Amino acid sequence: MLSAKIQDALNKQVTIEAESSQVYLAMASWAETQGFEGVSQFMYAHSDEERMHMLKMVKFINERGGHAKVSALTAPPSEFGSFKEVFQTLFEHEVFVSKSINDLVHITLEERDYATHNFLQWYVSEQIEEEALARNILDKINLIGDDKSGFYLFDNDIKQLITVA
Ligand code: OFO
Repeated sequence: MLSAKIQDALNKQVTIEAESSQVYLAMASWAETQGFEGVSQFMYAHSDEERMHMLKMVKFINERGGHAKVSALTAPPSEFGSFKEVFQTLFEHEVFVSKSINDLVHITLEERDYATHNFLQWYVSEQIEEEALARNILDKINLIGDDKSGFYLFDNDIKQLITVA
């Protein structure tokens, strides 16, 4: 059984995962309008992944006798100045999500809720991967600089980084 405090904290994370999905969906749509097919496919897939993270948490809350709530979401930006800005935002967003997961893990220890603590370990590992991937992509973008043909190749290469986890 979940304590009210844990249920509340998990529900806040449900909102964050849903908002993450919206952020990446907005990036996918923007990239698509700019004609960058690879980046847009990558972002659509990433958006789906975040929805999956959200659903996994919704199901856990309900399975543990709580009630997962569906809340209003903050609208993400729909315009981006550059790819560098897109991937910088993605990286910063993932760092923010990692911090939020860490805070959540901390609350489970305070509340001695070891089942939820155990459940959250999946998210802890996932965040290590997502931050590493975002950092790796940013490094590549920084290497490309303003080189247009570099961007063309990058747009093609990024398709290989599409994973659904
Ligand atoms: Fe990319 O973050 Fe979900 O957990």
